[in-house]
Amino acid sequence: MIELYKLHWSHYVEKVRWALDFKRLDWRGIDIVAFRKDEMKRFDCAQTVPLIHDTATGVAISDSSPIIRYLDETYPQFPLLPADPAERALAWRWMVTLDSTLGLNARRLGYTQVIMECPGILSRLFMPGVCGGLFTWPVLRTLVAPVLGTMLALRFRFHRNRQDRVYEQLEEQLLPIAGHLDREGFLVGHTFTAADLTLACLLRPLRIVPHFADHPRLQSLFAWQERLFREHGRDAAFPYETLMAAHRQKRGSVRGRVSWLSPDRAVPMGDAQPLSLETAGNDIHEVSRWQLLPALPAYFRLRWSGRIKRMPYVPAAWLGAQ
Ligand SMILES: N[C@@H](CCC(=O)N[C@@H](CS)C(=O)NCC(=O)O)C(=O)O
Repeated sequence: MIELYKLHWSHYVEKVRWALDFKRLDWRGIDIVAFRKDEMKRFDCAQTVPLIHDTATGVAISDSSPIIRYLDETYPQFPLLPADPAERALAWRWMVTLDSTLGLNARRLGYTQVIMECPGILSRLFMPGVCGGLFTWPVLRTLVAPVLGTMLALRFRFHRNRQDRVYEQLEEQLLPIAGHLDREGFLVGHTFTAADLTLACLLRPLRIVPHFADHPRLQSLFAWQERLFREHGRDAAFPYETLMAAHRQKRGSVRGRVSWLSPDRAVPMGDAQPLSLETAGNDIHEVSRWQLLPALPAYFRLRWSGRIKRMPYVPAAWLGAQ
């Protein structure tokens, strides 16, 4: 039995859930409280989720790609990594490249989008069980949102999205990948591997970011993701996607146009190649409670500044695409 320590909406956790299901392994999920993570302190590995504990071997391991490699090596049925050494190395480099780039940037922009449009969602993600769900009630979730939003903004640097060129970097990475998948169908070789699984999962937060979800040259990429979700029986939508869609439907508009990017600018097009990485990087910054008050203005600028402009809400064309 594999125990999976998780936050249910994390795109890194979904990688491991999908791998466990794909390999038809017996597993059970253990939801952690994000602020304390007491449930996993007994394990001597990095305290991020996903983290698995294999009760058959006693191994505890965190970091989604090493977890998938461990599962594939320990339980070889329904392999996710190619047998051919060159393809296997390529799949691995794609996995850790996507973990260290797309996964982090998509998380940044996904949360930023929630803060800009409907920050009340944050307490429903992070505090459903705290004080019997008190902070998910309508008035309280509005009051608690600036605190959660500021904490997350400091932890993941949302207030620096523009300086760090997060939108631009993602676009430069995803356009060649979309072109490659249009031609080849898979990232590595001619069959589904852990590299495709990683890409499909880590794209998830961008489904609520209109700059990407509505991008004319990325429609085939999201349709590819939709197709994989359907073929592999993955969730059609995560709770934050459903909550955002309901909010947008009601309001009739979205924060979508990134004002500092001209629609007809040229995007530098590299090859769809992974970086030469062997392990994944992360961008979590420790935050102390003393930093919160001085950082509140940054949260409010993120929430209210008009640099990402409103536009009419139209559900993405690839939603439910066959
Ligand atoms: N490279 C890691 C990234 C894992 C990660 O950053 N997980 C986040 C959730 S999406 C986490 O554990 N956050 C806990 C925290 O911020 O303290 C992986 O692939 O598993």
